[in-house]
Amino acid sequence: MLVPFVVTLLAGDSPPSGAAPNTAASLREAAAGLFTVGVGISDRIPQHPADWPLLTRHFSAVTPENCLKPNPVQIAEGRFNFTLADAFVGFAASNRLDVVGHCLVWAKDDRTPPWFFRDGTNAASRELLLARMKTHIDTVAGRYRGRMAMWDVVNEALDDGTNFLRASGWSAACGEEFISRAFEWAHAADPGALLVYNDYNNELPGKREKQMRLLQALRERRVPVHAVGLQGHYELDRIPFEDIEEMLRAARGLGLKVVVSELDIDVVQRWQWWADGGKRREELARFDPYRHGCPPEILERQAEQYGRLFRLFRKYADVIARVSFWNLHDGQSWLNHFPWERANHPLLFDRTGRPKPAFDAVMSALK
Ligand code: 9MR
Repeated sequence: MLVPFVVTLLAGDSPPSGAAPNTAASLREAAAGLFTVGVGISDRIPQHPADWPLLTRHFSAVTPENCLKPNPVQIAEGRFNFTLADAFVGFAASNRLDVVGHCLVWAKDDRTPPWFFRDGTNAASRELLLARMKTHIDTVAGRYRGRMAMWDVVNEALDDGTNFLRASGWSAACGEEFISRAFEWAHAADPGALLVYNDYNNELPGKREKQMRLLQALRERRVPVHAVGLQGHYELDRIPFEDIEEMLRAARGLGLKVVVSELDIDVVQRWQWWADGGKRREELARFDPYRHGCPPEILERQAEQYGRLFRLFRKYADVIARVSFWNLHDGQSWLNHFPWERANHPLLFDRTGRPKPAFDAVMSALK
């Protein structure tokens, strides 16, 4: 029987101001000496004091969820907007949090402001596109020189199908070159930052081979790429543990670091959204099984799987530089909205900021 739980706060809500997270132990302290524990959070964290206690107790690195992306940073050519990003970086500095810049190039057309690819009525040439990319990287990475611990330099450039690179304005005009140039220019703009190539599903067979081929080629050409980012947007009961381990071993073999950059475990599995050409979407759009709370048996399964993941991360602590969750607590997760609206419970803290069974499982894996 499904016990209906009362959720006192709705998605997006935060614990009341000043409410201390109900736990004595701290994630970042438990992981000290292994890897940094971080989190991707709202760009507007400086205006959300209710989130500060939970954030600073458990995490030592922060990624702004959106404000450093090409859209919105340079929405029109030469029109840069750093209002949110400056405040975010300032907030992080005053709270002694490392900042992960995300991201300088997002190799997807719908995530790149369209002007990048245009030259009047024609497509921008390779030269023009690279020159624009250089200006963007010099300006953005240069502005925060010395203040970023890491940068996601290129995001999501690998193809999900049979091609090597994703089809985009970037790959069409420049082939692989835009990737190596992005790393070279990022390194020149901020020589102290650890530079990451970031992608999703890149531990899975097929995409993993492409990932390794790309990294190998970059290393051979002495391109300054320092780490591979596994986004880690996993789904309950479908975590590819063996593939993750394979990827960790392969990265170690190449002398590269790994960052788990956007970790969560979706409990209202989203894979069905794409299955069978998306036939079930109409029905799924109304599927919201845990809107009154997540059943204890699901929370337990999630805890076991989080525990297993962190035991694996611990085993490869020499390779892993950072593990970051994507969003602070369940109420703030992007998975409440993507790919359809549903109450999700993918993180270690519930909607009131209280630790879930998954938190305890991660803590004991780290011990
Ligand atoms: O969580 C982010 C969401 O608020 C944005 O609307 C979306 C588009 O910019 O990006 C989300 O974050 C993504 C990240 O930048 C890259 N990896 C996948 C993340 C979840 O979609």
